[in-house]
Amino acid sequence: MIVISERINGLFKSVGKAIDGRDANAIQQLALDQVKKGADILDLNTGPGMDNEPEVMEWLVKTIQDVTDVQLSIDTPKPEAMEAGLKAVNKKAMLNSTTAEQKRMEALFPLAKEYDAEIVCLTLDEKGIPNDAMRRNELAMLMITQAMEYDISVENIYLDPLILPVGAAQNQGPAVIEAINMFKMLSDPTPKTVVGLSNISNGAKQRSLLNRTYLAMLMGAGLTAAIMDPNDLDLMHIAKTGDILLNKKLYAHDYLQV
Ligand code: THG
Repeated sequence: MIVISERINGLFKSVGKAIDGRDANAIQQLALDQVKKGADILDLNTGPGMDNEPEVMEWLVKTIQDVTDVQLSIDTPKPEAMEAGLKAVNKKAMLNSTTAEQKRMEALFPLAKEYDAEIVCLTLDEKGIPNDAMRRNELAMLMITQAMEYDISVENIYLDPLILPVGAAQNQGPAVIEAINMFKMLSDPTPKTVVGLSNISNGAKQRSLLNRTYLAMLMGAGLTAAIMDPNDLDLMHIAKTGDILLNKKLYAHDYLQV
């Protein structure tokens, strides 16, 4: 299970404050803490309503790269901020994200190719998020096909079926799991998959329990990576235990300690 930390996001008050004050030390401590807690990739999101997003994204990348060589995911809907982030990244980056909208694919696939970056493909088009697995699968197929036209290899693609809050769209819980199962048939090697796990519990009371239970279910369906909160130790333990039960990591009695 690839753990992508969701915590470097201007949406969180303390992070928004650190970004506004260009407090490099605070951002660096946060990044190091997430890595120590087991994050494999850090998702960088400047937060909503940032007017100088390209400059902020570049600053975030450079600030974090000064203290760790962990992989970075540039999370923005704005192609200019995406490019500023990609330019600043030293190693392989993750581009989060494109959708199946023609305009977005035309702007983002060339960037992924130019920087040899991984790219998250959200199953969403001009009509919004589909409400069944079949249509999500069609959009996934469309994005893989389009990416191939830009000579992007399927190894660089992460399909995201888009999790919606259980309190707002309860029937989408199983639809996302079914989509993860369907995506496996789209190519050989099978395309990788990713989700924004915490979306499931947005606005809910039992956030950790919902996140934990859903992660275990998604891992069972074959999920490759999750954007999630490494501060939730119980959740991190489920990610580790899932890897053991799926025979991806070697079992030892004290596997939680290593
Ligand atoms: N797919 C992909 N990328 C994504 C998402 C996705 N990026 C953004 C998001 N979804 C994943 N990241 C978060 C980050 C924070 C929260 C949820 C998902 C979150 N935040 C608190 C909340 O909304 O209650 C904010 C708390 C606060 O304001 O302090 O839950 O689906 N590819």
